Amino acid sequence: MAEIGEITNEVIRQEIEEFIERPEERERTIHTFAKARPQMQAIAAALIDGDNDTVDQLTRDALEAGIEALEVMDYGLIAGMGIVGIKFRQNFIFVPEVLACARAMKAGMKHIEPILSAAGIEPLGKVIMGTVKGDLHDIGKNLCIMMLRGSGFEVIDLGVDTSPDRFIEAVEEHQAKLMGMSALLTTTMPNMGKTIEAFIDADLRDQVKIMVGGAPVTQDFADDMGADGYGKDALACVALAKRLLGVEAR
Ligand code: B12
Repeated sequence: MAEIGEITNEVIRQEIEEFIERPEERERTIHTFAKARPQMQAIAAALIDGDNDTVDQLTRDALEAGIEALEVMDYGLIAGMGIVGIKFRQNFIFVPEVLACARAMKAGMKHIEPILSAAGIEPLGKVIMGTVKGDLHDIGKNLCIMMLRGSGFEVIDLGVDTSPDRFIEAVEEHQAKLMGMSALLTTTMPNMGKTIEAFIDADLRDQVKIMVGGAPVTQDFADDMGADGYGKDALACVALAKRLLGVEAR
């Protein structure tokens, strides 16, 4: 088990001491940051502070120093957002602060995206991606899109608050064989099932594979609503897309 003293960044140590109360979350967070390089810890600390200029600069510096884009994403940006999520849930911070952190996350992601999307190869297939109706969370969806593009998929991004009709329209227009839905709210998760029902009603369910994801979504929930697959993170999303489209791993 990693010890908090193994984390070199003082801000991150303080954040954990002060805000992460649940033992399993504390242990998981310490474990992640103990493995993270100091530069990654600094990115996470700036993200938690909602300081987009510093996240922007440090992300650029890390990539220029040859650190892998995936490492920056996992151990800097996503790890930082993990602490933000816990503070938000526990009412230590509120929507305006989370929005600032989300902006900082995007400032970092803007440098990661071109690297992950630079595959420059014949598309493996077309994927329609969107966050479901009523839901405005797009960070996770955008990470999945980056990873899909980086793995050679062509992705049509429908953005947030996507109605079932909009998903149907896009699948028909682009003749896509795969579609992914994201939901971050327990109140919007049922809209995934409603979208699948809309495909059934439109007699289009057999023409498209449907994958789902988002923090509150589980494999059981995906099975219950009749989705073809569930992925827990952006890497799983890519593996799932390849499996559902039956394409070779590249
Ligand atoms: C950032 C954030 C916001 C930002 C969103 C900014 C943006 N542009 O996205 C803002 C401030 C706008 C916001 C608003 C709200 N939020 Co909010 N938010 C968050 C927060 C802190 C982080 C979400 C995030 O980006 N995580 C990081 C990404 C990388 O993770 P991810 O989204 O899970 O995505 C990964 C996987 O799930 C997966 N994945 C995602 N999508 C897909 C799709 C497919 C197909 C696949 C295979 C995989 C996959 O891969 C991704 C990458 O690894 C979460 C806390 C949390 N722990 O999730 C709360 C959280 C989701 N929000 C919450 C709430 C309550 C709200 C509000 C209702 C608050 C309010 N009172 O207004 C509003 C709702 C607005 C709306 N209508 O959508 C609650 C939801 C509780 C619940 N039970 O439903 C949470 C859980 C916080 C909490 N209370 O604990 N939020």
